[in-house]
Amino acid sequence: MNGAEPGELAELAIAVAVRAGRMLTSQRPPGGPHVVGTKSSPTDVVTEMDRASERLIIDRIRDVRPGDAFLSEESGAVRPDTAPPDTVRPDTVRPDTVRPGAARLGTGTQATPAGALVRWIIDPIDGTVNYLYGLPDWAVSIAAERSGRVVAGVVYVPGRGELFSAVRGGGAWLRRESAEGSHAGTEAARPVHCNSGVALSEALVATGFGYEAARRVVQGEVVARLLPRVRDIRRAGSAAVDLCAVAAGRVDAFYERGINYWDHAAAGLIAEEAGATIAGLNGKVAGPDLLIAAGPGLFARLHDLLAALDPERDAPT
Ligand code: LIP
Repeated sequence: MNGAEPGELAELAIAVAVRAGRMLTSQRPPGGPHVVGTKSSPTDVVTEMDRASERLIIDRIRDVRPGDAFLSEESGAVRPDTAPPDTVRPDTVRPDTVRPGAARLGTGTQATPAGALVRWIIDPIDGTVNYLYGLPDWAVSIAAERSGRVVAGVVYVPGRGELFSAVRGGGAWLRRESAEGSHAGTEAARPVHCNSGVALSEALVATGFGYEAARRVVQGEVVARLLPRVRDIRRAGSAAVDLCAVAAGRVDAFYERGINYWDHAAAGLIAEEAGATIAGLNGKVAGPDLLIAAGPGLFARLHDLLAALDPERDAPT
């Protein structure tokens, strides 16, 4: 494969995500994975399986596309295998404001290295704590950026036998594994669409919380003020699964402060292609300050309610 056609990138991402997901499922130690490190707090864990999944994904993609670059949760920015050492360009700055109705996704801070047209954005396990505890809502998330813009996204949720995918401009799709659980037995892909025209008071809203206590205090205050204004709240523990739930109409909206680019790069495209609007507050691009995803009509109402609750008042991490 030498092209960078979004459809080709999506098919490679699907094959690799399924391979990683099946490894994570079949090789998960019976007593649970070993925690091999922590990041932002003692509860922000890395397991041996996060690293194994990341290695598998990067190696398998490199086998096919050695000139591509990577941004992955556990390794950060990874240069192309074949590029000379000085190919990493200084950071480029994307437009940092979009009107609330637009749907644009933030990019990572590192630019795509000059020698690489394509950069892969990887979360080897999104929902690591769920994976650690044996809960089903965790995902392998792989997005492909071409010239700095996400053009293909894949989220594989092995615990539910579901594979979400999207190519920019090509809609959002869901494949379900058959009862036998084999990818070969996967049902035909079907299109998914977000809910539209949902009143705020009837909205089922997914959200998540950070790992640091000081941030969680503010997040708790915000959700306490939001709760009486909506139908109910759901907290799955994986932004990628939550955004795919928006795409499939299983929840009406999702918001969270503090998620990383690799958490939402793939699922954000899937939700966008399913008809949702994704952005931050007051025209900002969705990113670590805040990400809001909702269908037509609901986005503006949820945005305005959140804006009034000042969800970004805690210190940025
Ligand atoms: C997770 C996010 C989720 C958030 C969790 C955690 P991780 O990512 O996907 O939205 O609420 O606290 O950050 O750490 O499992 O890759």
